[in-house]
Amino acid sequence: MIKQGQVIKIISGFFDVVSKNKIYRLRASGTLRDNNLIPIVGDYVEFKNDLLLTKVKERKNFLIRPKVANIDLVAIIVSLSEPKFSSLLLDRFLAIIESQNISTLIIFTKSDLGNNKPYYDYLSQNFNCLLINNKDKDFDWNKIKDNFKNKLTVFTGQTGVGKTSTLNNLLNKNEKTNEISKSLGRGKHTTRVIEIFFDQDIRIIDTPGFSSLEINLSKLELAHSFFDFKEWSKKCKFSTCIHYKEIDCEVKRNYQNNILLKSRYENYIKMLLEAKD
Ligand SMILES: Nc1nc2c(ncn2[C@@H]2O[C@H](COP(=O)(O)OP(=O)(O)O)[C@@H](O)[C@H]2O)c(=O)[nH]1
Ligand SMILES: [Mg+2]
Ligand SMILES: [Zn+2]
Repeated sequence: MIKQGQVIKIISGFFDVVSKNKIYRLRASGTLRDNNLIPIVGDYVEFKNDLLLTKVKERKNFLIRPKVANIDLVAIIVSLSEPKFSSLLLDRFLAIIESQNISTLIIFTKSDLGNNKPYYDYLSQNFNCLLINNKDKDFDWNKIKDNFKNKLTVFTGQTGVGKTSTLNNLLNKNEKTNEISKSLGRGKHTTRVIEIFFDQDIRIIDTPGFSSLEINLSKLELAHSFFDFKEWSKKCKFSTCIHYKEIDCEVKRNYQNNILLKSRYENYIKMLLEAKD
């Protein structure tokens, strides 16, 4: 009998597939392997005899690092303190994800430790934002959970910002977290295998943290990946405006008039100077 499911984990050549709340450990068929159609985490697949994975369905989208498919939402986790909040790092994450047309949610963690201004800054710019405290036993997780229902969400962000802690709180799990090493000011990487964790209708992929991100976009692609510039750029004099040295630029006007977050424009220019022509 043919069944359908989603790949939640890959370990030493086996594919764990969830189908109707049951997990099956499968092998890829010879045909799939011969044609280099090896499934990745997030793939919707068909399998037979509870044993053999026979078909990978068309992907809605996929990311290369981490290698995952069919993502509905990328949650960028940033901490307000420990590690220190960096708007440049956040704007890099946003550009990379929005350039692939995937919805984003920014989760600001450690509201108990830091100055919460960055959260209100991004909220004022109409980003989807959450402010959370993983240490607060009385925190209302039920309200937060609505953001993740019936979605495959990828957690990304620097090591030590609280990705695993947030996942544990959302899914009632007990995955190992990173204790911050005070001397280095950053945690060790403990998350290794890419895996979908789930509880009822919430599916989340935790990813290893990484601390730098290269932008592989052209200057125009970068300009287009700043979603908040999109409406404004219609009022720029040139349709190819990259909001830098051009005259009569609405984005720059909004920057000068404090409608656009100062740091966001300045980070954009930093990335623009790194991007290809
Ligand atoms: N004070 C405080 N500490 C937090 C919060 N969230 C996570 N942590 C701590 O930050 C450290 C790193 O958390 P972890 O979830 O492993 O981060 P990850 O590397 O992004 O997965 C751990 O010591 C957590 O207990 C928070 O909201 N407030
Ligand atoms: Mg972690
Ligand atoms: Zn412009």
